[in-house]
Amino acid sequence: MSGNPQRKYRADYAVPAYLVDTVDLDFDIRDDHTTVRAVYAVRRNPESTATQQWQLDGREMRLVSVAIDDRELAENEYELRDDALLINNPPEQFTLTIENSIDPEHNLSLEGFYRSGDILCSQCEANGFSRITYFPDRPDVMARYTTRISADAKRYPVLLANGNCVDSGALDGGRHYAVFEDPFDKPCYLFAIVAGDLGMIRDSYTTGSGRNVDLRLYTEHGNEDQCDHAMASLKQAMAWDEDTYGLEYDLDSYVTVAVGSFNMGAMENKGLNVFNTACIFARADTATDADFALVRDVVAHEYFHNYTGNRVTCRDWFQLSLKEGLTVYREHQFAIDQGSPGVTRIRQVRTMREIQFPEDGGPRAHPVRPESYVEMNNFYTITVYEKGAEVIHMIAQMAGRDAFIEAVCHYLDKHDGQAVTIEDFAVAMEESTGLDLGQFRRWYAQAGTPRVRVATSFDDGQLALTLSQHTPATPGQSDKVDFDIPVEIALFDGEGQPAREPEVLRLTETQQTWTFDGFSTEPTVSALRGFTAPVRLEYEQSDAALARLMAHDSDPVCRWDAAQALYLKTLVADVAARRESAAPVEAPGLLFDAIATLLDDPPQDRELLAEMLTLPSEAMIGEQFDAIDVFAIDAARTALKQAIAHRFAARFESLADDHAARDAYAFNVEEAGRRRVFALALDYLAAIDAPGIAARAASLYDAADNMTDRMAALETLRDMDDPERDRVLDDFAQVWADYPLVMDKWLRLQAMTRRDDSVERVRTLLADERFDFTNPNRIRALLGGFARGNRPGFHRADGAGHALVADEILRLDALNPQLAAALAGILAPWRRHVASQADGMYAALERLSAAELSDNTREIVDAGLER
Ligand code: 0A1
Ligand code: ZN
Repeated sequence: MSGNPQRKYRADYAVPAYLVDTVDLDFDIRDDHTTVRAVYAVRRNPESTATQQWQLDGREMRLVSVAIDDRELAENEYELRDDALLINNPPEQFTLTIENSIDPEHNLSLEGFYRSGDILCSQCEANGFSRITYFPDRPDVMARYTTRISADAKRYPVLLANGNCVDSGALDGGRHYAVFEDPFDKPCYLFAIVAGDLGMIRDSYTTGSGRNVDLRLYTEHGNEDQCDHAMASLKQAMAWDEDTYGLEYDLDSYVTVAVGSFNMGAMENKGLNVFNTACIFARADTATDADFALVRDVVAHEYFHNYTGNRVTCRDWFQLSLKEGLTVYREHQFAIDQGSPGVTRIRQVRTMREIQFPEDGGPRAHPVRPESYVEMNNFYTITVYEKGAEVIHMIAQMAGRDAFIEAVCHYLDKHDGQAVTIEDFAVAMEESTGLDLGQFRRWYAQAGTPRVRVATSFDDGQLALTLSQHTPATPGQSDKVDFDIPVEIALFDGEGQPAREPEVLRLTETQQTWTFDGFSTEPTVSALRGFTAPVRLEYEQSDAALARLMAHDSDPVCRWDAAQALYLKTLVADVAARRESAAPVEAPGLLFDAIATLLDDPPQDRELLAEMLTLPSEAMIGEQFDAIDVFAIDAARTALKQAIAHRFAARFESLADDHAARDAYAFNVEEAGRRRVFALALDYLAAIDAPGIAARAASLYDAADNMTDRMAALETLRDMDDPERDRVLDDFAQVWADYPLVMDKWLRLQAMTRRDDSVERVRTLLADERFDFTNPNRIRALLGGFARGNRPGFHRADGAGHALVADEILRLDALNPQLAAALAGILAPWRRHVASQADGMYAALERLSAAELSDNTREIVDAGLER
């Protein structure tokens, strides 16, 4: 907490005053504290004009001594602040030695050096290193690190740090030590240290040029058998990066440590990744297909950072998307290459529309390259990550795949070992591809989701297609300029056959028209194929045209999107009617015909079938309105689901029969697709309480050999008032009591249960011994599951849901401000809701604002309350 949070501006960048060439760290781990001795080889930066004091960042530690060239400094030679150590008039070149003491046992912030269960581990991005020792905690100070660790040999038999272990041995008093050298220069945010009594699985990988890489994955003992999928995924990612980009791993070992308490998914520390167990553990009986995919993709993401992030890093944190946008893009392409490309892309599109677009339309909208921040940890956002990846995706499309890959290699060669900017990346892209990205760069600078309107007219065999763009104002950016927007289109004839090859139109002005000749009848337009740009398409297509695209479009994304647009038409009209207490709007016959056609002639890819039969999420429906009414949306969505379920009950019964499990669990496209369709059929049948559905779900639960089917059964039963529901939930809690990540599924299911007393039930669970307030995964499951996954409960009319979340934010903020701020982000967009829901959110924000808050949470709350 600081009473006076400092806002930092991108425009204020200044080069570091001093450079550090080498960092020698010595960690002496004791039961009640850890002493850190740091030795730096420092020299003045010839490019800096700064004089007098040199600032090293540091907080939450006790300084023992500071020396220059082995001479201890007197108190008047430096200044010690809460958050920094300032050295007065340092020489041109010197050795700085600092000794300080830290307390990992009581560090609940999960930044710096902290304990997670039996493991001591570190998290330094973005500014955690300054909780370990005094150092210029900024990514453009890159050094070569040597790390020595000593600790009790029994309690901490495994000692790890970045790079190669060059020495180790026994010490007196039952202690031991190990020394690590990392041969690559790195910023301090990529530093990592781990100590613990750990289990391990081991494998190896031989790179294309014959380097043998030792692969090790550590976890707390007893979990080793949940790590095989992560290890296999790592090897897939290593091979993919060689095959696709020609990038080989550059160290002799690649070590991963999975810890139970982690604020994010994982961290790409050089050669020593630290992961949330939720992104490593995957065994058929404990993890769902979605978990298996998550593990695969996060493991790949961290591996890809070794080049895009580590070998070439960011100059400052405003450039975060330089590494994250590019790495998420690489992860996306990797995932697409693992099978089911259409559905994988659809999921990426859904993330943009359901999570990123709302961020871009709310109080926290910011450009992919933000201009200012108070707390950097608040900017690990869906905008920086996913929208950043979509910006790269656009460049890749404009360049073409091969030219894009060549350009990335040029960028990595040109800037190897450097800390650079998004502008440096754009220049490298232009140099290599010959593209002109002048106007395109606005994607990095301007916040908000552009709306692209499509209008057509047909006359005398000619189609005129007009695209226009408009970007709504966002906080601090009221006037928007035109983006450079690639929009891929294709044209289909009345039978749904291609009438024109797909083509990319570049909309660079406010409005442009293209004409297409030679048609006997008006063609159907398929627009924004593959989601060529992160924009909102506004195109009023007829039901008949949508049904045609839904049946025939060769692009799975547009095929799915046509189905979504058809559903949305009914849903939006129905929500509006319910808001006005008018008679509910029923779906048109054409929608049922389109579903019948889909069921008669389903796509090969069963996951695509399931996606196409899944109604737009509540978030997606909400995006269609200026003022979101959670209850009207919930009612309309339920009504449409029931209407479809009634109409096709027999078809869903037979889909469920046809797609029931036959063989033992395997994670692959074919089998995961089968399970998806099966779960979807049960979900529709549950919506109308079809005869025997509860018993069917309960017996599926009892017989299932895997977590995906078991969760499908539980989700089917979740909202039912049936003794079987409570029986299987209790059974689940007993069977999986020793598996915290599985118990998170149990917590989440209950938080999401739609009941009038869900607020009270969440309060009871908060006090349950199976809940742990210091663990982020538990909190995300229970409070995140409630606030995001149970909108009617969270927005309950008396404001009790908002109040509950505010209470917990206040409690959490003192321990883990990062996570508290993330939860506060759910309350911030109150202006997007109808008054009856906005009032409770606003009251909760006001109450937060009146309390003493961390800088993290303060920044979010202030943004929410700002006029
Ligand atoms: N760089 C990581 C994300 C990350 C960021 C901050 C953290 O601190 C709690 C942890 C992880 C990634 O992109 O995977
Ligand atoms: Zn990342």
